[in-house]
Amino acid sequence: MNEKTAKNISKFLSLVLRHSPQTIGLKLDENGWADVEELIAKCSRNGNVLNKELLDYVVENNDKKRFAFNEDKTKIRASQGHSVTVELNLRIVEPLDYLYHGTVQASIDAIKEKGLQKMSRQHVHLSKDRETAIKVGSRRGVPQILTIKSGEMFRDGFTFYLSENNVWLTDEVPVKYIEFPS
Ligand code: HQG
Repeated sequence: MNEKTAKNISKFLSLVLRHSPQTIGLKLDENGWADVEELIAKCSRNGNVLNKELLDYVVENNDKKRFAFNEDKTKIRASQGHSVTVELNLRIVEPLDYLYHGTVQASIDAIKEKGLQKMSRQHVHLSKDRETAIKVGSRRGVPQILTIKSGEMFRDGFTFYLSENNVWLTDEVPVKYIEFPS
């Protein structure tokens, strides 16, 4: 398949499976699952041609493994990144001493004041390596990489989750656990 087609499908799936299922009249269940047949029918009805084969390809080959099927492949959901409220039953995992977050200069003052907040999503997103954080920050401009003292946070009682596709998630990061770039 053409990579551009795959990317467009991934973007559209991110929209309807994370943020705005109502755009195509889709319903997600409380765990974020959409019925595959319904998704295909409603995407196609809205001019986004989708079929089982395209969906399989995108789930399998997506660069960040953003989407996952249930066991019998009748349902699909995003593995993280939602703004709609869903219960993903995320795995609670003890993090290593440091995790990373990519942001931009324009957000630094507010973060210095309030810490990292989930903003419109359900969690604050962190990564185990700086490279990923650089990519995340680069979506908005020149990346600024924050180092998060996740080991210390964990010992202080903060909960960390690891999504199906290995994104580290937490509810907030207070300022005292953040090392800012100099
Ligand atoms: C910033 C993509 C002001 C935060 C990525 C970020 C990621 C604050 C923005 C995933 C703040 C929120 C998530 C505060 C945080 N004041 N700004 N107190 N606290 N911010 O998109 O982490 O490709 O919701 O630094 O790769 O950028 O879509 O979060 O700049 O994994 O799968 O507010 O989205 O994944 O932005 O990105 P976002 P994010 P996908």
